[in-house]
Amino acid sequence: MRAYVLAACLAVLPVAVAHADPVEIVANPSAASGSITEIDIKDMLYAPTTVKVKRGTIVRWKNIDEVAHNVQLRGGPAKGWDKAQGPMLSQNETYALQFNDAGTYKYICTPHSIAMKGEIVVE
Ligand SMILES: [Cu+2]
Repeated sequence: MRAYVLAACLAVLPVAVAHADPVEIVANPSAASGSITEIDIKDMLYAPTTVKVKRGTIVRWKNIDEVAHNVQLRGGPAKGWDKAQGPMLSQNETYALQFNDAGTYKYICTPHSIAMKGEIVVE
């Protein structure tokens, strides 16, 4: 029975591997074009905290604060994504992700996770 379950899991695996990442990092965020939703990082908050976007939308964060911040996706469709933790952004630096799969993506700022939380709802 156990061998049968394992075989069934392996048979499903190629489909999962072929599926594109639910999220992609935009290589040059300041030059990104297309459908873009902007989020400011200021006063130790993401503004707006929650955004609702369509699949394929690019979300671009800009750090206004003098303190460095980042964006780390937690769970949801991005669960297990090996690039979920974004780089620390200095003042006026930007970071952008394209959201390909529907779902609710929660995120935090790694060093300020208690205060800084946000949510991207992709329809
Ligand atoms: Cu922060």
